Amino acid sequence: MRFPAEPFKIKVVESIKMTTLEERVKFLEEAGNNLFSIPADTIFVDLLTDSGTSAMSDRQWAGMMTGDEAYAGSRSFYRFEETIKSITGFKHVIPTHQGRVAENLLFSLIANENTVIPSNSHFDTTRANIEFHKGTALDLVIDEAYQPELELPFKGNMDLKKLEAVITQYGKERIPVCMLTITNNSGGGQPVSMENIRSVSSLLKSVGIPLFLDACRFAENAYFIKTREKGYENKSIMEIANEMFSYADGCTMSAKKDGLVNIGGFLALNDTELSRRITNYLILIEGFPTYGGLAGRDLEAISIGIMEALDENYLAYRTNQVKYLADLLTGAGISVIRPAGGHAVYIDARKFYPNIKPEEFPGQALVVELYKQFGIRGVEVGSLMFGKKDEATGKEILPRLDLVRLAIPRRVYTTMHMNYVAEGLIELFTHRDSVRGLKIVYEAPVLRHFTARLERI
Ligand code: P70
Repeated sequence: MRFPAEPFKIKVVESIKMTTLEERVKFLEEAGNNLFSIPADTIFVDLLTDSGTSAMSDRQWAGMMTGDEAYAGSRSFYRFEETIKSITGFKHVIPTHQGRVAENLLFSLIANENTVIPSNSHFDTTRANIEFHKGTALDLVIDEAYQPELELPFKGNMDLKKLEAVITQYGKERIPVCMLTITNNSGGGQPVSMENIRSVSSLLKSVGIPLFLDACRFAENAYFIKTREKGYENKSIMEIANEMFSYADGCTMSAKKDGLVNIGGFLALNDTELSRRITNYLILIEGFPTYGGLAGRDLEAISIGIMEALDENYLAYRTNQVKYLADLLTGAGISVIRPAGGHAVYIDARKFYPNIKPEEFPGQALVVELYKQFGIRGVEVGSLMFGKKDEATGKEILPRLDLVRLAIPRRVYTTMHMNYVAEGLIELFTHRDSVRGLKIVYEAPVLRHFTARLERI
């Protein structure tokens, strides 16, 4: 299939600086080879995250001017509420300033040391919010999700047998909610099929456990259902989204992804009593229920952006831009998670640098080279992010995979930028034997990847 051209014209531009190799070497030295400590305006193509990095449309910017900043009863809230209800059908809509606050609100009220919360794969902040309240977060994605190069249309699906076993083992009393992350970010941005959402929902209904969607990338998921699942090819994205949400009892949402905004989120649900308790807590930590930590103009931007994200031409361009980059890399012999996810390309760094041992951080070595040589920023999702030092032996306990994620911001970079990224990676791949691994010289006791300092071995 040909790559669909960008379905927009560019009205405002932001220039990006080109730095020299010498400058980037100096920045890396100062940052201890940690890309989280590099000044962002020294980066040419920034693929650290697709979260909060979207370009807003002219209509969204116009909407910002009409935002109603009333503390209570803002017109912008009523529009926001109506928009979210038209997509999700949930009775109560609670605005938050980003996704993890929706998670915090929900799990503060329902998680404790006895609770077990299954998901296909919990995102880090979801897991952290559950574990902060001493609950247990379980990942029950299908086994095929762990085979990076296996091509399957819905590698984000929940394994129903595993879910059944968990319900039998712990009992429904200990499971206040089950989650489904759509698309499955931790598993490579892979979608969940409608058939799977329906089956998970009906299994949960039969025992009385509510289902909540982590809906950050619901529009990309809906587009994959339309293009990959039988019976949905003639349905609109809105109809597909409506059906997806109809099987759930609520959702958490970071609008920084498929809301096409730079900040915002919400929690939406049907349970009136729970919604009341959450709203009371919202007033304590976030704000009054008709703004919840956002300005009226932010609510306007979400109302407009989330509808734009349902546009099929936009979604075709969006998902194909990610696929385009993945295909260029695959064509050059670079191993990436297949099929391409909805928002990011994930490179298998152990295969990219087979001469670098996993305990010497092949993913981080790749991220460092990519910035040093080409000014491109990706993020390591592997031994540095998830590995731990064994207290007793001093050895590294390693995760299953070392990946480098290239997350594509929405409507920000052109196809030429994708070519530039691919050419850079292919050149690094050609000279892969000359690169050595890294060792940690400073690490914090938790979440070490944000602040660690590393040196070349
Ligand atoms: C990302 C960002 C955020 C996220 C998510 C899912 C499925 C909830 C949230 C939290 C986080 C990130 C990672 C690395 C570098 C920068 C940022 N995902 N659920 O890029 O939402 O951030 O609004 O609190 O993916 O994947 P929020």
